[in-house]
Amino acid sequence: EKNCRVDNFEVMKDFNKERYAGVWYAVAKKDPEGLFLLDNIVANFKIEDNGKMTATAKGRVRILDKLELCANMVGTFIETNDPAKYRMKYHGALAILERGLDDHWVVDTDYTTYAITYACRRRNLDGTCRDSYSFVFSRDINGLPSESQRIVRRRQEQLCLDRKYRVVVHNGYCETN
Ligand code: DAO
Repeated sequence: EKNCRVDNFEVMKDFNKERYAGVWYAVAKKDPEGLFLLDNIVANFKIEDNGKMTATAKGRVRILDKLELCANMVGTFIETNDPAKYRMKYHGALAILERGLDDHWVVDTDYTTYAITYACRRRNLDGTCRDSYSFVFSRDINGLPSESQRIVRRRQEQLCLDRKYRVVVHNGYCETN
């Protein structure tokens, strides 16, 4: 019997942020309500001198319901009791961009090939998620090898999000815009 309660979801064991640092390309995404990041999403995670994880992310976004542009986003990660479960405070380089505080859970990663993250923004009374988003990240802009795809697909099912993802395109749009 499948358990879709958010508190039941397993995340990465013994998460190592130093190994997670560096560039990740989003290759698939499950969108939240009122999606923001569209495609060409590249995140660069860093460990600061004080040990805190931060990230910058670039991507094509949709704002004001129809305007599309490339945005530079900045995130800082607040640690919790579980090393794989962060609170992510984020904002854009421009004030018109989105800002907020979301969960950022690293559900699984092998550090060198793939990662899958999860954020639930709103829960139902039964503990399942009402509004979530999730990224599938790859170290390689061209996507994941099939062994990693198999692992990721299993994780997507465990998050009760199977078939809810779309492919994130990388066509160089944000290198020129
Ligand atoms: O795309 O609709 C959405 C939700 C994502 C919002 C978070 C954007 C900020 C990212 C900064 C850190 C990179 C992981």
